[in-house]
Amino acid sequence: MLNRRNFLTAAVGVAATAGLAACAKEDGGPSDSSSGGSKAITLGFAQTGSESGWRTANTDSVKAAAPEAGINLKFSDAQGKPENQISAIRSYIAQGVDVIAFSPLVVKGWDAVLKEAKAKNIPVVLTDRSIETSDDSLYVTLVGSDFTDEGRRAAKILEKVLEKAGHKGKVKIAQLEGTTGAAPAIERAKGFKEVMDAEHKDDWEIVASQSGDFTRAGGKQVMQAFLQSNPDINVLYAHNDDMGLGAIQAIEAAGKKPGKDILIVTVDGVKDGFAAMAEGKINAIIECNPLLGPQLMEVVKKVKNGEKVDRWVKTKESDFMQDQAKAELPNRKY
Ligand code: GZL
Repeated sequence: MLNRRNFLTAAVGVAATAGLAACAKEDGGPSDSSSGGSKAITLGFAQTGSESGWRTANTDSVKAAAPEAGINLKFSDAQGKPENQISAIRSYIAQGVDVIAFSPLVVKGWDAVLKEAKAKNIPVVLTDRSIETSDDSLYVTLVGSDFTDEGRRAAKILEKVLEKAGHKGKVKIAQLEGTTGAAPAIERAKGFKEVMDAEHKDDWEIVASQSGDFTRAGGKQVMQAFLQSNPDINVLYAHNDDMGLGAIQAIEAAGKKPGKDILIVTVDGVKDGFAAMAEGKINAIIECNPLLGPQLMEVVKKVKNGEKVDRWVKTKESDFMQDQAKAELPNRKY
């Protein structure tokens, strides 16, 4: 296992806004915490949707960690629409929650609603994905992965996959991008290209690249089109396992062997991805850990109590080659 500990402490301690007004519990939600009558923290969480196995595991982790931390969770699912996330955040502001957390579907378009949260002294925590903003005060911290590094790691592990396969000649890569405008899609492409440009200018070429929106259906549909227009593709880099699994269906339908005729590198590390890798259909997986719930709840408590929190807390992640799949599969927690 190429064990990499990504842990960057940006040491930008941002003291959250202290002394938040206690939130009124309109819905008569869980009563105050039993200990000493201090009010339980109410967290409003706006999730992206349920587009992939990774997302399901991420949602389960958040929902399980809140009660374990004594935090009253309000949860919404945006069904893949940024406008629904914005509405959910507005609703949490109106309800006077103590902290807001969300996984921004795309990087742009959040300043207005986050300024509304700031005006009400409600601190915001980003989980999983980052945003583009000119005002750093609009969120306290990001709890999530370094997607650019994941892209670099995907390119580096592809070098090992090509060597192991005894690949000779040009490397013609199809890239299945994540949701257009989403941080993981932008950054996983950027990191992969960094390594390509630096070390494989003459032998690697991305011959096709398009979004499959992080879904299996999207991966299958786009890969079908890729194979029609680029029959000489010999590598697939998919920004998540689900699109890779959809692409495998298209590759097999075209009479080709995934993991042999077309070498495949994906990102996430969900159980189904490892199962496909154990069958020899995926050649390597870059792990992206969705189990952020416990970390998020600890950060929420610190933010509510006005304690210093790091500007970016990263998750521990590993990378796996095909020959590790069978042994690792029983260990997968998502
Ligand atoms: C990455 C996360 C991505 C996953 C996909 O942290 O935002 O979104 O890689 C998920 O599976 O849909």
